[in-house]
Amino acid sequence: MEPSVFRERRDELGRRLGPGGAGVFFTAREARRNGDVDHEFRGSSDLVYLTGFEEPEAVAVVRPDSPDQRFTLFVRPRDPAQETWTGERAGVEGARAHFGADAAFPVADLEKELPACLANARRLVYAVGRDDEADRAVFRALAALRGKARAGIRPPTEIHDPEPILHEMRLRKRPEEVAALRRAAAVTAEAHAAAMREARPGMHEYDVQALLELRFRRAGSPRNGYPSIVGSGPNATTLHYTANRRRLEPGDLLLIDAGAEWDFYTADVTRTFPVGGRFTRPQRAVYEVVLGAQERAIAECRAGVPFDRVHETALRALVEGMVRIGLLSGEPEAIVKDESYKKYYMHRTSHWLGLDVHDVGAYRPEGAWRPLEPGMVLTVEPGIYVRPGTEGAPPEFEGIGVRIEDDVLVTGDGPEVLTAAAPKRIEEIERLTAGGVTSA
Ligand SMILES: [Mn+2]
Repeated sequence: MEPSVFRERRDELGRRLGPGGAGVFFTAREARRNGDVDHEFRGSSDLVYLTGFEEPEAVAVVRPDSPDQRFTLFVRPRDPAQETWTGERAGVEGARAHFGADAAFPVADLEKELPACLANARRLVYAVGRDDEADRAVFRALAALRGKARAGIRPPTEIHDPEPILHEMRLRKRPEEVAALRRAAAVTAEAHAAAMREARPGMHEYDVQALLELRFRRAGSPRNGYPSIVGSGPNATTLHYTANRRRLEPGDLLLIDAGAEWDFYTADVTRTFPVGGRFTRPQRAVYEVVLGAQERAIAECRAGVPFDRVHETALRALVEGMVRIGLLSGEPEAIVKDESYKKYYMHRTSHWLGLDVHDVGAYRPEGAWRPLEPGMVLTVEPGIYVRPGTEGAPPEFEGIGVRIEDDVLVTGDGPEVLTAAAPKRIEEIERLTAGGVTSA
């Protein structure tokens, strides 16, 4: 994205903060995987949103109404020896030349320089309590400023969580963000369709994961937005199953929950399909209930509708359907009330989507569920999970897990399903999966 995009976002943050506004944003900490190997690094979304800067160890300070230092970046300095090992760095020169920083310092100078960056600010946006070392650095800067009271210098008098200010901005997607989400959605949808075509009994879940993620990469997505869930047979009933190492058996359903990142924005898509064949009768019965619930819930994703109505709509349809096919018995209304559906549907239906897969933005900002607005993006992902051994579960349904998840942009004209290209109608799916075994 263009540097001007990030400057506009910092300016908007400044307008929301008012005179004397300031913000300090630390990127994510590099995390040890094992031995001396780190996990793949991915910068924190708040910092990336405001700066576009992707490197580890970065700290951004914004003072939108400062005359000469509106944007300061602390970065890893250029270091040819280190860069030989871990790659090129922007350095302090690059932070100014390519990222629009008015001032840039080596991150080792943070303690020395941060007090001056925050001097006489009134309102400071900073996520207290997320990271001990970051907290120490900010608190030391505040303490240093308190020591200068007699020189007429003072620390910020208010510290605000990013949620009601910055995260309100991130919740409403601008055109360039919607464009990135569309690309992420397109890449992801195509890969899910390919997985339906290519999964076969005898493959392992990680095989299918590899071919799915190969499609992401080939289409230009450098990484996933979250670890892929590829759960076959009974593994589909484990909500966050990521071991992905079971062998696919004839007659299995395969649940894949995976999304590609594009320009740091992620899709979040789940599809469930029969491996190399057709749905069995009980699989089809469960699938039709979930699909019907999802379609009804998507239709509620309109401006002005309270966020929780999407969930309530899906839940109501799921419960009615589970009664109809014999998974539950009783009055749907009573089942919703006594929550006995929770043994088969234990999660909620939607979350915001954006730079983070579970994106920021308050769901009940003033104690009431937020009405949807154009520019908000949410998932709709009902499911039914009949874990083996669930008490009272009819045996023909045991081990069946189905989730169907799409990404929905709220527009002035109703819901737009960004991920509609990923097949989900039974006939469409079976056209891709058939050709392998046919299950009874
Ligand atoms: Mn999701």
